[in-house]
Amino acid sequence: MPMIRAAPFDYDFPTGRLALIVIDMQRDFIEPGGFGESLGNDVSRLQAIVPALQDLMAACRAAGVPIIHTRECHRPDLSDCPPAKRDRGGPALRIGDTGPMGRILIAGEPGAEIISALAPEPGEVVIDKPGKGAFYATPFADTLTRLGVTHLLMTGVTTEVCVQTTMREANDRGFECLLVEDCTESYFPEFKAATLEMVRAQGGIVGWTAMSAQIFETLEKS
Ligand code: TIU
Repeated sequence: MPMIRAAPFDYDFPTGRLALIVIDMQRDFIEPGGFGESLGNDVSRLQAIVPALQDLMAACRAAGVPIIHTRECHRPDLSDCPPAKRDRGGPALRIGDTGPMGRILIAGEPGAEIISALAPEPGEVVIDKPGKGAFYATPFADTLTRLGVTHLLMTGVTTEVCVQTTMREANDRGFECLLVEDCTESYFPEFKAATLEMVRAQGGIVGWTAMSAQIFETLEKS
């Protein structure tokens, strides 16, 4: 069985059962003027992971590992956006309001698109999700079943919000999850560090962590 050197111990995965999950690498989180900035965040931090994620996506494509992308976004009529989410914190621009990249976090608007550097290729699944976790109110679970996937490489933004929520949801559903350290980022470096620690603590209570270099090593051999 192929193996990735990881923490807290090696990560074995059956050939053909691995997928790369790329969470919410959208303009709304990564570029100025979108949802992330409307919440008061410095969005420039998140750009740093793009080159490593590009390389990891290319390595997965070359190795035949499927890539599933997610986008956090809502219907134009906001029927899937609870007022609790829209109103919390009283942001200057709320979900559905018009900003420089169109309506904030609305499906089909420029801000909701995945950044061009990480654009999905034809045939790759893109899951639109109204929540932080990718399983809630989406076909994500059915997609994983259809692809025969049991092992997930977790990447994207932000580490402690949508990535960690999805990883915890997946862990409870029996998936074996590895969080790729240099392919996930947070607006808060201390939250990213804490997430990596809490995931792999207690004998991998939520899963594994590894750098992308460890994954390249394994994919090139398999
Ligand atoms: N605010 C924040 O850190 N994240 C989100 O709202 N969504 C995602 O993480 N995608």
